[in-house]
Amino acid sequence: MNRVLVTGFGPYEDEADNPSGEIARRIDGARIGGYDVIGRVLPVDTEAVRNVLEEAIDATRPKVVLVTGVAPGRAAPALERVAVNVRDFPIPDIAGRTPVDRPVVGDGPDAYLTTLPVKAVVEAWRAAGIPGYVSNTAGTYLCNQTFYLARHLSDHTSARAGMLHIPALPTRATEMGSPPPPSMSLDALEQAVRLAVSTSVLHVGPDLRVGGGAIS
Ligand code: PCA
Repeated sequence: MNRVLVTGFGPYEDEADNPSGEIARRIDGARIGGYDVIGRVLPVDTEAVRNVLEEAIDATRPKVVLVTGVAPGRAAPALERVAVNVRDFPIPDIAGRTPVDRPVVGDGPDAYLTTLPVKAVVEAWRAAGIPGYVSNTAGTYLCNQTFYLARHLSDHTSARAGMLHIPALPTRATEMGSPPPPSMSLDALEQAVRLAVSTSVLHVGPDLRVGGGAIS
């Protein structure tokens, strides 16, 4: 079966309505580019996230894993290029944990590059009138951790894995001071996620390591 796993996150800190989780719920059950999409909402919990992600991957055996999360302040959707083996949290997770300079996986490589076709996705966004870019840091919080885990868990499989950060919703941006940070509507963000999926499935195949591999 040809399946794509798209994850978003639930609430954390000031992000009560996390648009990444809402989009994962919206596209669960969709069919994109001949692939069945499974959408799952992950907890912003540094201890629980690995099991929840691993169970979702085991249950769905996806060809593509796309981790998404919100990054308030970013101007546009961003495909992340690299996941680092570092948890250095700027804010606590939902259980109040704030790891400092801890690895994601104790004996894991220092970093993984994405195996998603990030430049092709940005090009697809551009063609659809959606601004977007390739980012060179996913930070050191839950999104980086989950991106790292998605790559680690699919490293010796044929699955491609990567991470997409999305900007805040307009409702959230209005709360965030003056001038407010950039924002995009939920519909536009969902379209960006759908295009990331439809472009990524075109690149499923044996040339997995093009644009990706472990650095250590
Ligand atoms: N964004 C956070 C974690 C959960 C989310 O949606 C991040 O960028 O790490």
